[in-house]
Order: sequence, then C-alpha cells, then structure tokens
Amino acid sequence: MAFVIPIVAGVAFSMAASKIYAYFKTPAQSPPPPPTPEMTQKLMIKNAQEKLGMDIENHYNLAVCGNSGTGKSTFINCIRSVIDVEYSDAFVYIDSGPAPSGINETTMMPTHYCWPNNEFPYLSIWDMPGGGTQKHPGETYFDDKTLYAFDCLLLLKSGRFTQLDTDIYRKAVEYKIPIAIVLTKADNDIKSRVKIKTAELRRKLTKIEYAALMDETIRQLKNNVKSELMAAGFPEPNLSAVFVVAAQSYRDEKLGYLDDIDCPPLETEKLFLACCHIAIYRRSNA
Ligand SMILES: Nc1nc2c(ncn2[C@@H]2O[C@H](COP(=O)(O)OP(=O)(O)O)[C@@H](O)[C@H]2O)c(=O)[nH]1
Ligand SMILES: [Mg+2]
Repeated sequence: MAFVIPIVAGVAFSMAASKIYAYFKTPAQSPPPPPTPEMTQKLMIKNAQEKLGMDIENHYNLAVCGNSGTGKSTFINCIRSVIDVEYSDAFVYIDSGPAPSGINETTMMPTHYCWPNNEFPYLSIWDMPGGGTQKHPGETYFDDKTLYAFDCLLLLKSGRFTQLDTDIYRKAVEYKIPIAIVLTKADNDIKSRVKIKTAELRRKLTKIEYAALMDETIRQLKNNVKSELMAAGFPEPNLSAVFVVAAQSYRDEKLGYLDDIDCPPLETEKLFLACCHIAIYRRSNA
C-alpha cells in the first residue's frame, strides 16, 4: 500500500496558509475517523482522553514521534517560534512554552504543547517519547499511545530507520493514519556537502550551484528513504509524504535571525501546511 497521506497532491496547496490557519481558531467540526471498524468514535475519544488526556473532539492534534535525539523537541519549538531550553531541575512546563531538550525519554510521557499567545487555540502538537524501552515497548507503542487518535503523525528521523520507526510506520499504514516521514537536521547534510564541493572546486559555490546542491541533497535523502523502506519489505512509498527539513532555520527565518550563509528552512513550512491540511481534510470527511 502506498502512503495513506494524500497531502501534497493537488489539494494540499490549493488552500492558502491563511485559510488553513483559520480552521485552528475554532473547534473542529468532528473527531477524526476511527482506525478500524471495531473501534467506534466514542471508544477512540475515550481512549485518547484516558490515556493521554487528549481532546480529539475539539482539538486538532499532531504527534511528533521518533527516536531520542532526532530533533522532536526542537522541531516542536521551531514550528511555534519558541526558543529551546535544556532540561534542568528548575524547568517548569507550560503548554505554550518550550519542549526541553536533553530529557530522559525512557521515563518521559507524551507531552502536549500549544501555540504561544493563543495563536491557534484548537491546534495541539505532542512530543512523544522514543519507544522500544521497558516503559514504552515498541510492539504496543502505537496502541498504548493512542497514535490512531491523532490527525497526523510526523515520524522524525536523522539517520537510518530504526525498529521503532518501522513499527510506527507499519501500524499507521494499517490503520490509515496519515504519516509524514521527516528527515531532520538537513542543514548538517547540506553544510557537509557544501564543504566537500568547495574543496573540490577550490572556490565558493555560486548561488546557482548552492541551490542545485540543495536540490540534489533533498532528492538523495528522499531516495534513501525509499530504498530503506523497500528493503524493510514495504511497497514503494509516495515520496510526496517525505519531507526534508531544517527546523532551526525555519525559526531563525521567522524571527529574522537567518543569515545569508545559513541553510534555508528547506521543506519545513511545506510539511507543516501539509499536516494541517490533512487534519482539516480528514475532519471534514470523517
Ligand atoms: N543542526 C541541527 N541540529 C538540530 C536541529 N534540530 C535539532 N537539532 C539538535 O539535535 C539534538 C537533539 O534535539 P532534540 O530536539 O533534543 O531531540 P529529541 O530527543 O528528539 O527531542 C539537539 O542538540 C538539537 O540542537 C536542526 O534543525 N538542525
Ligand atoms: Mg525531546
């Protein structure tokens, strides 16, 4: 089965960002569709409420999953233009504040964040703990964390697919839950390729050469995902559900800190809009 996230083809960008954002200022019209015929919407609402304290009737919910260190907390901060903080004993959680980095994910619970200044009162983003541990076993992770109750899953990875990644991906496909594969920290990939190319040419890259190198890097990273998924026994994935992002650059650009020499945000905004769009689409077709 191909990706179940019909997010980019045609419909996704026919709606302007401002129109998409307007949806998150009022309660959702209906909960998302249940994952299987056996699970009623009522049971799904109950499970999400009991296990995570999640309101799926009124709120649109995005889950950011993946292994520790893939950049989940940073992504959640960047997309909301919130500055990162390292976890310490003095850290105090507020849902409109930062998702702390450096947290021990073996004990962490799924944590809810909203947009500062009540920008989108009905949009929530969740920092999900890495799985495959005693507290969060991989085999039951998807159901334990009620991932089927989310509007869209963002599976973050910065290296090769792990067992947790493939477990989540497999279940998402089975349950028809939209899932985007997000290749994080791509600024590092671009930077190292620029270094190699610069050494090869013995001069700085022109703007055109730099843009071509970025395109090529994005293409190669996405093709690696395709090869890896197919090697893991999945059918050929639709690469329109794979996004290459530089989340910190996205935030820096929004806050006016991005320098000319910095890597641009790549597909960060495209990913966010696509996830928002699929959430709205599913709710209106539930
Ligand atoms: N270069 C770069 N580093 C990043 C980016 N996002 C996260 N990181 C770094 O990756 C490390 C792990 O990030 P964190 O958000 O704590 O990962 P988590 O464990 O998945 O929540 C931190 O040192 C971040 O600064 C990015 O877009 N670019
Ligand atoms: Mg984290």
